[in-house]
Amino acid sequence: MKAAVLYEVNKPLVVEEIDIDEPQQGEVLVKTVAAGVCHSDLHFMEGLWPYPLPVVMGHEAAGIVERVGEGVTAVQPGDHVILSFIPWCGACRYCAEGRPFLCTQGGSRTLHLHKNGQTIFAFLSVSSFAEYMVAPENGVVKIREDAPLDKVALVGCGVMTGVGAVVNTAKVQAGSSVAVIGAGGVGLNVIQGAVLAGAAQIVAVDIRDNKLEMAKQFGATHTVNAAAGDPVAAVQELTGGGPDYAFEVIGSTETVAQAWNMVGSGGKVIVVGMVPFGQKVSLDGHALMREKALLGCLYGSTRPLVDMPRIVDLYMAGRLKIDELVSRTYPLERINEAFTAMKNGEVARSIIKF
Ligand code: PAD
Ligand code: ZN
Repeated sequence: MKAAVLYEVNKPLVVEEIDIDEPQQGEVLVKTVAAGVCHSDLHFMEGLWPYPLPVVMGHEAAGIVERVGEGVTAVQPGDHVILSFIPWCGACRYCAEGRPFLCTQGGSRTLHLHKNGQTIFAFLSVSSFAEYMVAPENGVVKIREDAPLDKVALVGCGVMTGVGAVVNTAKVQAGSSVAVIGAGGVGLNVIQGAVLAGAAQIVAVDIRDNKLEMAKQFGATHTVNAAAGDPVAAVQELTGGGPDYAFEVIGSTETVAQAWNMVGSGGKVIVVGMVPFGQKVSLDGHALMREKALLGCLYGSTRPLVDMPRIVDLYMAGRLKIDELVSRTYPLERINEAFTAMKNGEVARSIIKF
């Protein structure tokens, strides 16, 4: 099958023929229909987060089950599925607590991708920049068949993470005020999640006017261009002393500190962005006496089997925008252009369509 392989950090992906094994016990083979291009892939491709190489990246995808391994009962060939980049084991402490996004036991232990006898690593049990994916059955979520797979692929990461950060992680209260720093593929979903949750004021912060325009389309009530002045002062001014919640959706220590300084007394900071591995975040400790809270966020605290079908239903009912997130569609051969477009801030999301 054709796949885009990362051999070296900071080098283009190589689109080539590789081999994929048949699904083993408890696994499924999924024909990839569409894969989103997320900034998390880029963090790994730039070496800001470590990962074994070579690897087929991609973790936001939807497809159709082609074949199932022995003992699989959750899905059958022909089912439409969204992949979860965190498979769940169903038995560990976190799964038992209803927090499967913290499970570390659910992934496959075998490697399925090869080229000329060399192993190619899988990325987070997904590896969606390829024509087929092998995933554990506890890493695929069956969804309704009338949902367009080339759109709901984005539920696999960006939409789920953004909406989940609001609804599950922060539990934003109706009538509250929210700031969202970074209005990219994930940040726009934080914005529309805040609309769903009933936030009264939603301030989008970005350094690009095109992103701030999109933010308004997704429900931001106010926008702040951080390139034009101090975003902390601007957001505090707009929210009468600081928002109840500030979401950092970029992954930089500087903007985490901005979020911390921005929220008012009792405010919550939710860090969705992936701060580069090994970097320390520095915060003013005195603000803890104002009962500020700092929360990390993994995958929008998703419970995939519950949340993903719900998000698809909200989209199908016209209450979440996904079509508008897809700025561009590329064939796999042009995947490197999709990453350049993201780096240049040209797109909300790009989709690789198979
Ligand atoms: P993106 O590139 O689509 O969006 C990033 C946005 O930030 C762009 O609109 C930029 O213009 C804007 N930006 C950059 N610098 C600044 C700045 N200094 N001030 C204001 N705005 C700025 O990325 P994305 O939305 O795909 O991903 C965003 C982050 O979320 C990234 O770190 C990614 O790895 C992380 C992520 N985390 C999870 C999770 O589970 N926690 C899941 C998915 C993505
Ligand atoms: Zn992602």
